[in-house]
Amino acid sequence: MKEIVLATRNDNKIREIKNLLKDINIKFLSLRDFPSFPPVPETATSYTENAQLKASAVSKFTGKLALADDSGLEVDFLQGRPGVLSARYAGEGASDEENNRKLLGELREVPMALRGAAFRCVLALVAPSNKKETVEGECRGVIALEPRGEGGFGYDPLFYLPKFNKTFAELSPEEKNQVSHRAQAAAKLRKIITEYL
Ligand code: ITT
Repeated sequence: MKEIVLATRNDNKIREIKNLLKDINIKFLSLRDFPSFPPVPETATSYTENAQLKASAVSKFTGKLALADDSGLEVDFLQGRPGVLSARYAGEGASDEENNRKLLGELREVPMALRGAAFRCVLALVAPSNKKETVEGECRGVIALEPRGEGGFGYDPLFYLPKFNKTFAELSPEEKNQVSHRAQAAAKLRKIITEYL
């Protein structure tokens, strides 16, 4: 069976991507299977470049097809911040809780009508030949006034979808995987992976 290495150690991304692409006849590995792989500094200023950096490095290291996810939250009132810096919004090594607290602080007293935001996800597939494919997905929502829900990860407890009257963290994993930014990107990637196989 063909293999793809998921170029991440983020277990939440690994779980979501595996589920999103589970109907494809492919074995997914991840950086959990390559503990000696060194961290890749995410030095670029765009999701696309960061995703390609991560996937290229992992494909070179493993000699296999590699798939990287670079994603983030873009808040309208903050002119698109935290964006590519979402993981380190409250500082290097910040926890999800610290990042969420900082976001709520920056939006204090901002009314719901002005709290629009988008989650964005870029998936990059890189082959050992260095052939690259990149797809993007987006999901719009509203930053809630307080965290709600126990599921998901990252900013999910603050990302409210009016259509469901729930945050991402209140959706089941299956529901999140029907509407998320990662789901939109994975749907586009499915066709490309199938052509590779
Ligand atoms: P890798 O680089 O190893 O893949 P990472 O967690 O550092 O893992 P990113 O650099 O892409 O990933 O940072 C993305 C951040 O954006 C992530 O840490 C979350 O805070 C946030 N994020 C992305 N997708 C999300 C989602 O579906 N739900 C909640 N937060 C998400």
